[in-house]
Amino acid sequence: MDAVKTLKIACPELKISTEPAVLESHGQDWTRFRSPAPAAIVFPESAGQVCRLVEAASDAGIPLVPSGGRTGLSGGAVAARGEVVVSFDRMRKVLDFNPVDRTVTVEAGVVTATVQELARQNGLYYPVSFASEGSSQVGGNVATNAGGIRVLKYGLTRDRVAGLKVVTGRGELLDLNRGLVKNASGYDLRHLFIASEGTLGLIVEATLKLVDPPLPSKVLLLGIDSMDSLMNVFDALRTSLELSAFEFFTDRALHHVCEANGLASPFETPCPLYVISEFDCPDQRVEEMAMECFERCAEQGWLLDGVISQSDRQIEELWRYREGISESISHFPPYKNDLSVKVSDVPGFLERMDRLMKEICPDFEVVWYGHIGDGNLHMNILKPASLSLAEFESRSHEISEKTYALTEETGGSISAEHGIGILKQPWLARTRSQAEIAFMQRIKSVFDPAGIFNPGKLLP
Ligand code: 2HG
Ligand code: ZN
Repeated sequence: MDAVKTLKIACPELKISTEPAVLESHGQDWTRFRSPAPAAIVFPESAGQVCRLVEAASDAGIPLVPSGGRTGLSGGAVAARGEVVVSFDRMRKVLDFNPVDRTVTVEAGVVTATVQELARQNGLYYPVSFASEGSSQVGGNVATNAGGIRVLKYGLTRDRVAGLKVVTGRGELLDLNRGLVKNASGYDLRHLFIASEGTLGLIVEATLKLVDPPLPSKVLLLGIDSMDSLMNVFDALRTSLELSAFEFFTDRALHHVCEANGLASPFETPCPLYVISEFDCPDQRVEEMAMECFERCAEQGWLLDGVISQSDRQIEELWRYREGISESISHFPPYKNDLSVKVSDVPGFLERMDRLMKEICPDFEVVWYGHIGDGNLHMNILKPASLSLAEFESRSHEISEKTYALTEETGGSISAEHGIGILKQPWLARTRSQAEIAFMQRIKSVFDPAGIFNPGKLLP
């Protein structure tokens, strides 16, 4: 019997679509390089429906691909091999807001920005923030342990999860940690599901911790000549100020974001590197400290130019230089690398990467930007118009071999926040030992004995 019939019999009320346009839109994420080819898209409306559909899929061996806002960049939500996509678009209920616990409990399909807004309306703050927050969903954030621009101060999605409800490969519903602050009762299975990329089970509900609203802030945009100067500036700023973001981008990134958005360059002098940093600035005294710090950095010769925001509107305007980069280069399309090294290794790693790129792909434009305060570097290689997508992917794979070898040598990770998905899967062993991978596979078989969840993603 085919997958659609099996699921219809097991769960007659389940919404199932095989419309070509829906298969196309819901069979992929923001990743290029793979064509969607799902058998069907299902839209459960409750945890109970998810349990029933998983039980039937498990009995019949139907592969399932969980899908949230489809903003992923590693192909974790791509269904290219006849899988059934489980979309959480119809599970968008906010189930609870608890002012005493300062938590919000939502279904997996609730959009990140909705959680931020809910927190704001209640005088609190949800600090996970990134460019795709207007469409990414909570389930996907948890499944990939989404990061973004505020990790420096507030941590990753993992640090916000107080509880999770998940459906395992046997169709059981597990209620993990139940919103507790303290729970010393054995293995914390919640953390296994965070960053599991849909390979262990389906996340149907999450309880998220909120924090105090942020203090008024200011933003510095700085032009810098070298990585050593950038690291000195980072050290100086974080010693004097409470930073909530410290991001960088190169002149190439600035060129693309300006061109795509009709923005003027922020400074007259072109600079090789730019930093955007936000800091808490509750009063005049802190602003003066920031200015003093800025002047000290300039005297040391670490800064080529700089500006400090004068209003909330200007904060938004300055952030556009960083937040618009990814979209501004998306049409090439780029081959994405999301590298992570220890902050102390950043300058040495970047220098070696720069040399490597000049040696192995001088014909490609390489655009760097990212969350440098976390040691997270986004390296985007742009496809030249003269190459087909297939030719470009195969050249990019050769580059990845060398890039990831260097990342491994530096003790870094081939994915900081985008996940392994399908695109980075062949290189998992560059970042995890064989022993670790074997444990991961055994853990997967415990939760997903029939191997139906996101096959081919993350694990071999
Ligand atoms: C960002 O930090 C996102 O802007 C996207 O994580 C990164 O486009 C990228 O490579
Ligand atoms: Zn990022």
